[in-house]
Amino acid sequence: MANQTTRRTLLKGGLAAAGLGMFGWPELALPALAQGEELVPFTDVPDEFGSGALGPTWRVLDIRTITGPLTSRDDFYTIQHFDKPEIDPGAFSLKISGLVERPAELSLADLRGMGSDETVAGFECSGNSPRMIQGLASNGRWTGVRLRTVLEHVGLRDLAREVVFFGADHGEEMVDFRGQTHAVDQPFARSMSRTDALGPDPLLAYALNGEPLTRDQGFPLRLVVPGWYGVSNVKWLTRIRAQQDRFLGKWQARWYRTLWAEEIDGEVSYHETEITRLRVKSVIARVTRAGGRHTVHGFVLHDGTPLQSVEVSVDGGAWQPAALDAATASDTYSWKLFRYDWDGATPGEHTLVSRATDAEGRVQPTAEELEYKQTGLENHQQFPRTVSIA
Ligand SMILES: Nc1nc2c(c(=O)[nH]1)N[C@H]1C(S)=C(S)[C@@H](COP(=O)(O)O)O[C@H]1N2
Ligand SMILES: [Mo]
Repeated sequence: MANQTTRRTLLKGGLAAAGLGMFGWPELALPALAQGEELVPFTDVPDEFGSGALGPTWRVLDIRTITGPLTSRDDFYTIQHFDKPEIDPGAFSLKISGLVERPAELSLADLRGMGSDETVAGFECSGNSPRMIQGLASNGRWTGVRLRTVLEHVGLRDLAREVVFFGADHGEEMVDFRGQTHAVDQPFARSMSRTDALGPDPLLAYALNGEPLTRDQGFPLRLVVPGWYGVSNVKWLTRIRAQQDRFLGKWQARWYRTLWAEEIDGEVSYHETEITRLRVKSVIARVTRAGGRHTVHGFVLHDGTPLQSVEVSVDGGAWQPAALDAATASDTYSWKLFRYDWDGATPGEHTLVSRATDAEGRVQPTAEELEYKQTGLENHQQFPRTVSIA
């Protein structure tokens, strides 16, 4: 572990020294991993990677450093739309209002007293993509109180159909309405249906990997919805409201949505959906060489539906089964690590790609198959990588 940290620090130092900033990707600074094991460099890192498309307060995970199930809290990717509020934990309260029998203001101590459940959950930003080398993804062990416990404590009234979650962060939004624009100050907010909110999994989390959340991760409290895209996991959570109407806020209904095209009887029609459950996706994260043996490592993100297979294809050849890592296989919502023993790798350039299939028969699509999707979010296409074998 200490070695790993040192190597990572070296890697970061190397990035800074090379003048590439925090999202650079120099092939020179490849970290060695275990005794006698080395990384095989990828040759397909796009030029625009690290161009500053991400602001200075966002963090991308260098997926080549994934060597175990959990992402450390200092490496965990981080994204938000506004600033990162600094919340005094002593003064903090979670206000629960709207269509509830017993409105409440709960302190951190109250919440901790209501439960300390744990769930390992991995998620990605729905904007994650090949351009980001898929680094807007991480996996953590979250501790907190089940949302259901808290909602039962306040008692959802029968009329309540939707539960809305508000962060302490906010900003101005321009809302268009029939040619007129209204400027409104809005907190970051997301919603879930009553049924989803009362499900067994959502967690009001106060710890990541056994330590308090950092400010980046939403200290002191965030919602974690296992199996859903990152956007669902409202950070700096300070308010919950139960209501009868659908919630149409920007981050639920407008900014985060996908426009799909589908062909029915020769006619193309379009439909828009919200960003909710993760679409099954595998990513090749690194290739290592030890002695003459090459191994392909990667992860799978999914909505908790059991996986049927993860496969790897080399240079367009037949799909070969990869093995799931036992340390992640048993946690429903964890990302699943996989490895593929690549026998007979020959010197030169090679293309590797993986695909995951779940037990419902949903197959990770190729980029071509995803072309009918008109918008960029939920990009779960297969992710080909090229490596050069010396
Ligand atoms: N309060 C608040 N929560 C938020 C956001 C935000 O802007 N404000 N961004 C969301 C998005 S888009 C993502 S992908 C995840 C990122 O969580 P992380 O920074 O812990 O990885 O937080 C979600 N929760
Ligand atoms: Mo996101």
